[in-house]
Parts: sequence; C-alpha cells; structure tokens
Amino acid sequence: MDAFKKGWFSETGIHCSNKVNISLSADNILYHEKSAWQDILVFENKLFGKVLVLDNAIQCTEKDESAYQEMITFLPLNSHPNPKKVLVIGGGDGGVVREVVKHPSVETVVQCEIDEKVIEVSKEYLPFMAEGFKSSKLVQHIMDGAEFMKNHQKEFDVVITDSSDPTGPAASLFRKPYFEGIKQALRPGGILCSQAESFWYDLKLIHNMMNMTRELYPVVEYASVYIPSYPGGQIGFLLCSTDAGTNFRKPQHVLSSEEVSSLKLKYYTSEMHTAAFVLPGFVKKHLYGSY
Ligand code: SPM
Repeated sequence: MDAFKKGWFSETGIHCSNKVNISLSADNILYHEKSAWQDILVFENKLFGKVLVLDNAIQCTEKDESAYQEMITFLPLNSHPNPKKVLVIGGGDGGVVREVVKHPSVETVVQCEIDEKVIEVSKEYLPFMAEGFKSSKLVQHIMDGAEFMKNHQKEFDVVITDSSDPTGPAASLFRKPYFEGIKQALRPGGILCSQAESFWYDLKLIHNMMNMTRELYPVVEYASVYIPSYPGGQIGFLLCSTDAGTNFRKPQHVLSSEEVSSLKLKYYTSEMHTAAFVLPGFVKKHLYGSY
C-alpha cells in the first residue's frame, strides 16, 4: 500500500463513505499549514497544475477550476435581468470574485471570507485565481457571511456561496437558517447560487437542500457541472429565485461568441447554461419527482 501512497495526495472524504480515494500525484508541495479554521495545502501536479486542498478535500486545480468558478457565477448572474450588487460568501481563493467582476452590469462585489489565510495563500501561490482581488468593484470582509447578512438586508441582487464541503467551517452553509438569512439579504427579484455537491455521492443532501429551500423560494433548481478533479467528476449548484417568473434554464442574457471570448470564458456558454439543468433520469426523478 505504501508504494501507492508515497508522493500522492489522496482525498478520502466522508461523502464517499470513506470507501473511495481520489488521488493526484503531488509532484511538488508548495505550502502546507493549519490556519485557525482548517488545514491548507497547495501542491503541483504535472497534469492538473496547482491544486488547492482544504481539510483534505480538493477545492480547485489550475486545469479545471474555470468550470466551477464560471458556472457558479454566470448561472445566477445571467439568470437575473440586471445584477448590480453581488455578495460572495466564501471563495477565499478568489476565483469566483474574478468571474463576478467580469460581468458588465455588476457595480459592486462584497466578499465575506472567514479564513484570511486562504486569501493570503491564494495571492502567493494561486495568482491566476487571486487576480479578482485587484478589482476596484470588490469590498472584502474577513468574517462569517451569515453574521454579515444580519446587518445587510434587502441589499443584494445575487448571493453566491462558494463553500467547501458540509463538514467543518462550512457546515452551517447547508442548513435552513442560512437560506433564510440569504432571503432577507436579497433585493426583490434576487437570486442565490450555492455549492450543492455531487449527485453521485450526495443525492440525499441535495434533495434535502431543495426541499428546505422550496419552503422559502418559489423557484428552486439544481444545475450540474463536469469537474474531473472532484469525486465522481461532477458537482452541482443550488439555484433559488425570489421571483416566481424566473426560468433558470433560459438565460436572460445570451452571450455571443465574441462576448464569450472577450470575457475570457473557458467553460460557460449560453448552451452550457441551459444544458446544466438537464439531469440523468435517476437524479431528475429523485429531485423533481418525475422523469
Ligand atoms: N473557488 C473554488 C472553491 C471550491 N469549493 C467547492 C469545493 C468542493 C469540494 N468537494 C467537492 C466534492 C466532494 N464532496
């Protein structure tokens, strides 16, 4: 067994019932420390490039991070008719902020990240994601996002939760009081988008998230994205709107190929936006009740 472990990073998450390892060769360890909140690791893999790991779970790799950051950002922003003020909770690596500030109608992005160390590490080792931190649209707070929202009601058009897994510091971001807090922070017509895990391993969790948010929001959907470095090669996002007329499957703004290119998007296109809501039969049946 040791021969397999030497020189490899292995994610053995509880979401996989500790029965599945996702392993990447750790060709060069760049940083490994514990912050006040979590274990932070950055290493290089010859195929995936730089890899950020929090509490033993891969957060992003240089090769495929664009899929996650673009979709968690442009699915909600392009589903809103005119998003001007956006709140990002979490996202300490900077990749989501990098995408939000690209959107032409967005004037202000407020970010609440609880772990300042992740921001510092990203600035030092992951500059391709941290570049968003340089934007004049950004106002940054090192604090708990749920606490922040208590004093910022009816203020945001879109709230994005870029969290790690529902254990450790991010656990409360998957519970009902958190989604009630977001509802209060949203302006009329506001939209939320939250990291909502993989249908291969977390279908029950996704089902619970959708059921509890259906009690709060008239429109609730799950969108799926291909991410090879996550277990199952897939992750999804929960999208909720306070406006009963929102159709997440039909973007408000359809991007031309010139816009896709000028916004430097690698994964998001308007076709991928609509396709993200097409789910395998067993997932659709479980989450929506019919095929
Ligand atoms: N800005 C990118 C941060 C990514 N946040 C989500 C990470 C999820 C990691 N685990 C996914 C699969 C295991 N449940």
